[in-house]
Amino acid sequence: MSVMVFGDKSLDLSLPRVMGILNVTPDSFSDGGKHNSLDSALKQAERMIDDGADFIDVGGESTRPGAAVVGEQEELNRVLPVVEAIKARFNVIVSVDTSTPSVITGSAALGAGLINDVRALEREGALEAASSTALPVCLMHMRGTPQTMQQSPSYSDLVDDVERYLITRIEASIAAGINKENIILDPGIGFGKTLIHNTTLLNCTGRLLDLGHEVLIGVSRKTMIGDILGVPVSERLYGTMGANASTYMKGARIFRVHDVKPHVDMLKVMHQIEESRNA
Ligand code: 7PJ
Repeated sequence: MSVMVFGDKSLDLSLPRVMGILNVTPDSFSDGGKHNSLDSALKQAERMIDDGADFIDVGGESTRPGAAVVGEQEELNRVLPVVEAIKARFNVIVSVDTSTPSVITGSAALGAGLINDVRALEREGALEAASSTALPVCLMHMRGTPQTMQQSPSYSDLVDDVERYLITRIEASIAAGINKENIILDPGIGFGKTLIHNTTLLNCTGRLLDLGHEVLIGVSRKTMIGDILGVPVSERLYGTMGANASTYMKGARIFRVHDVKPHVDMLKVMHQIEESRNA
């Protein structure tokens, strides 16, 4: 059993877990910022929790390619009230999608259970902030910055490069006092990657698992799905489920998605089949 403690909740990660995405930005690409008032954010969170989400991932910075940079105070204003309100009402793990030290410590003080950083705690002060919370962290690989990352990304050896980067960040995290057992890894689908980079990394999920950490996958509605299927954001659910099912079979255990119910049902059935023994 691989039990991980996320603040006030423990989760057995031998089972697949679903993380529902809650964007609290005015420019989120797939919900158009519909959830940037507290009330609608809470409604969205409640629905995802009813649908079986184990985590609600609250993000106040859009990191889609070319997105505007958000200031620290603005990010605090977007994220903290939502973290606080969710923890006051629901029994769920709140994950914060942030790179900002004050958002990390502020969210932890309000009951957040996971620090999810697309910059793998590279921002100044982030390692120390995350370490001070004693919470688990998700370290994601990105090449470049959200503003520039999709400008002809290239690698000398893709999987080696991603693996080496994550090892460097694991070592930096441990040196800052973060427990090895509290580190989750993420290949960073769409963050400085072409279609072939993305599919290769998903196919090589086992390489990240070999580093001895749980793996989180965030592929929901992304360009990668659109590139394969030639469909807009609104029609990427089935493709997203295909990508997530594929990485579940390779050992990924946390799935960051917009569409919680379809993934909860899919993963429940997949898990039960995988668990079955000769009757
Ligand atoms: C990811 C994320 C991801 C993790 C975003 C989007 C862009 N966090 N935050 N992994 N993506 N850990 O959802 O399209 O892939 S924001």
